[in-house]
Amino acid sequence: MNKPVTIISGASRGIGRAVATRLARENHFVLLLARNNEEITELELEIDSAGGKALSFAVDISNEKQVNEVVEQAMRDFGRIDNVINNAGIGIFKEADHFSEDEWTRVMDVNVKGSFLLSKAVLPHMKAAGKGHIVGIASDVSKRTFAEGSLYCASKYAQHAFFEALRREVRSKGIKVSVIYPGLVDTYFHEGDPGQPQRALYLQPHDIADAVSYVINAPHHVVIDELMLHPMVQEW
Ligand code: NJP
Repeated sequence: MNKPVTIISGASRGIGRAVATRLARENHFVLLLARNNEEITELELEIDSAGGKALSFAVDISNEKQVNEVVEQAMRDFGRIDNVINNAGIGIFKEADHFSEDEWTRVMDVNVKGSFLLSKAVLPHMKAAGKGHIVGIASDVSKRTFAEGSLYCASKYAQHAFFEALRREVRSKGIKVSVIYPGLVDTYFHEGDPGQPQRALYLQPHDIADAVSYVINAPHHVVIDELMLHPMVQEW
């Protein structure tokens, strides 16, 4: 089986879904991770009926046992994992003293621990293979802050720091780590459904899918460390 094997977290909606369909069109065998089983099963069928190859897994990215089971099954079925797109993420926005401890833990667990757990699970296999590509979908607020964004910004700064340090650890082992920092993207991340007129000029999920494709299709001798993109209407 020569298709690249690519795991995508948060594949059921928004950016992850666009990345999954894009990479499936580029001949990747895509492994789709999200909690909502119905949505990822539907996406698996959609990709398969368009001639692609997909397998869906209902997992909570912050649950180590569930994440490890996916990676173990992928290794049993395919014998390797070529790319991992750490995309699953959530945001809660309010004044710092209004967050509950549970909200703090939930955002950190998905955005930071999730990236750690999935990377931890695939790294031994990538190290053994002497190659692999780990991509993080972070945020432009991995590098700036805003009021009522204390928790989300803290999680995205941490996620960014994790991948930056990881890149230094694994580059000599043939493993690439790239981080993408999007500005505003019209997805379910924001209040209400995508497609509302006031968000028409935001980035679209397919713009981030294009960026992921660019990053992972870089020639063997090139690693794209970072890629930041914004809609023209967003000041940075
Ligand atoms: O969000 P959305 P985006 N375990 O809500 C999944 C970053 N970003 O596509 O589990 C596993 O449409 C969820 O599936 P489900 C952002 O921080 C965005 O915009 O079934 N999966 C769904 O598939 C995030 O890292 C913007 O609910 C979990 C997906 O995550 C990434 O982009 C700007 C999960 C979320 O889809 C994708 O977000 C920016 C869990 N515990 C960065 N919890 C933006 N949209 O403007 C959630 O700078 N998911």
